[in-house]
Amino acid sequence: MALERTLTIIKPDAVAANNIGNILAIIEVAGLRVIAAKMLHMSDEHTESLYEEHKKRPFYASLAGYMTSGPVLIMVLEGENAVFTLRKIMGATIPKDAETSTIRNLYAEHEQKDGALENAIHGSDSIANAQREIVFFFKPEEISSRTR
Ligand code: IDP
Ligand code: MG
Repeated sequence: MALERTLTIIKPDAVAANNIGNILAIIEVAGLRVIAAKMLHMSDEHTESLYEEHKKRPFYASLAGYMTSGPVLIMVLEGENAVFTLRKIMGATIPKDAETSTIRNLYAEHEQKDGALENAIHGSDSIANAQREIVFFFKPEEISSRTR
């Protein structure tokens, strides 16, 4: 097991539904520790950088509209196998396919509107992407390693 860092974003739908606390409870119970946090309203530039791999996908415009529709809570999490652990507790990308007790199963709408797939949470999908996303959103001095 390896101590890792990953990036998570509580997306606009989950912030709007007042599910920040419910989602953080699942994250903390899984043993992940918050070591940085900021709330912001993402811009088109933030979205492009986060989702550069999806820029050419047909759903990109609706994804950008979703991610910039309201404020988000962005956090760096630290823990054993943090990247995989977070992906596991998030559940599948499509909320109705997400396993019971996962964040997307519990806190995302299963009946989706046209366009964006609103699914409550983002989590980095690899150690390399986690590193890239953390550096994009946080300065080193905004990250507080746990001392106890
Ligand atoms: P992930 O968030 O589980 O890593 P990705 O495939 O990286 O899933 O997609 C990024 C985000 O783009 C998803 O979380 C979702 O909000 C949105 N998305 C993915 N696929 C679709 C789609 O087919 N239609 C609309 N939105 C999508
Ligand atoms: Mg992804």
